[in-house]
Amino acid sequence: MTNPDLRARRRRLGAFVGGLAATALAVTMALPAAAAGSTLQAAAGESGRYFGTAIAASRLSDSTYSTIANREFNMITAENEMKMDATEPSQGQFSYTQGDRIVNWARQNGKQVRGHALAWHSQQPGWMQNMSGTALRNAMLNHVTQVATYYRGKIYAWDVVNEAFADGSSGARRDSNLQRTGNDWIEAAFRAARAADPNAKLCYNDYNTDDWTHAKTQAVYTMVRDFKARGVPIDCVGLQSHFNAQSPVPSNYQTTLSSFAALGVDVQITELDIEGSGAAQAENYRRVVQACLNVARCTGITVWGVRDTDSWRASGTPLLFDGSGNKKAAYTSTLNTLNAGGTGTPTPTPTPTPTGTPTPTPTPTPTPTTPPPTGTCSASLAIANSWGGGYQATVTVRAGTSSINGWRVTLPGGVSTSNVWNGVLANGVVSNAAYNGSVAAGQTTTFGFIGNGSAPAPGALSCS
Ligand code: 9MR
Repeated sequence: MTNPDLRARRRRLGAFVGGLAATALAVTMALPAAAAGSTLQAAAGESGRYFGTAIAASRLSDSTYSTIANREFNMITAENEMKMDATEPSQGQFSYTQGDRIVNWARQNGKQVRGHALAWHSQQPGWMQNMSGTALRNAMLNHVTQVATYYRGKIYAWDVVNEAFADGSSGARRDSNLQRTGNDWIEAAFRAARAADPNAKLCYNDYNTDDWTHAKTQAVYTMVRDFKARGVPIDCVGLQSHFNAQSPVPSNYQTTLSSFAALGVDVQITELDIEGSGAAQAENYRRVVQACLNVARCTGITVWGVRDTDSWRASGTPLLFDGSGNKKAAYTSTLNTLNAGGTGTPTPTPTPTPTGTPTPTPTPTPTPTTPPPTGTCSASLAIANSWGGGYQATVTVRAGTSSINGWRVTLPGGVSTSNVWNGVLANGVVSNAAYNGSVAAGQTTTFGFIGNGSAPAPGALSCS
């Protein structure tokens, strides 16, 4: 080697070392703004997203399981405990013990909850499986209303309807007892859920809807577009995203996410698992996570279980932790991808309320205790749902030509209720809550209640 060669090498080496120092400095200086998250929830949180898992109540006593779940995830789905068979084992008899174990564990640990699932052809309680027609429709709506009301204020997003489309190339609805009650059963369920928990995001959730070219994906897309056009309350689409060799991560997955998002709904990856192992599995996880990060309205990712051995298809080792709780290559690739970020910046998701007593939803504007009502108002009652033995009513309060600062609505005689929201009931009169007394001229606010017995006639109520 000649001397000039050596000098050139030394110059290159010097430049390289100098470059390293500059890079190190840049990295050090960049750290406060973009510290790498060391857990999935922290890394997803850098872009305002959540990272969740499905939890089985029976496993919470396993400390390896609950330690990983608590450390890595900030969105919790009950794997089975909030399904129809679990929450209404006998008609009209609701059971929340198992669901509450999960919801309480999540909230005590500062996590949010995805509700799964209000209406589904599968995992129906025995009494419902053989029902049909109006009786089934009413039973389903009652179920949606009761469960969403019970968990009101504690649920980030509900899977209101799960898996209602057929597989294959038909693009049709799945045949089921619920579908046979009429094609509008899905929108009826969404309306009931909105009335019961106005602050939960309401999602349609399905599998095999990941490939943009598939008939099932297109059919769900067409339904969501129609719902948005007609004002049916829908806020999000859940892609379950169960992948394996027969159903691989499609190359157009990001197109599917962005196409749904373009309809004006959030997109959530709700039950992610990818069968496989090693580098190939890690690469598939990377692709899914990157697609979500590149779509602003892809607001979070949930994997369907903690360790491979917790999975509904354990033999496919589809999750991020092995049976001993060790991080797999798929974990590292997911974490690194989350930390590197993407091109879709979401609007921030609400921060979970850490621990303690649950405060039900609406953000009160601090208003002093109700002043004497001023101005004039009118009120009208509508029946959102009814079923054998009960109904759900919505009352709209409208300010007259001047603004009002407090209102009182007299319920129709004979109404029996103990469940009023967005209002305070005393002696048959509902007055405004602390946060919704002020209504500008010509504007409205609403309250609702669940009534016992038969529903009163809709129409005007006395308002002062
Ligand atoms: O993981 C769930 C498994 O424990 C249950 O036995 C099964 C019963 O239907 O449901 C599994 O979860 C499903 C989810 O609720 C909906 N999408 C498909 C999931 C995997 O089957």
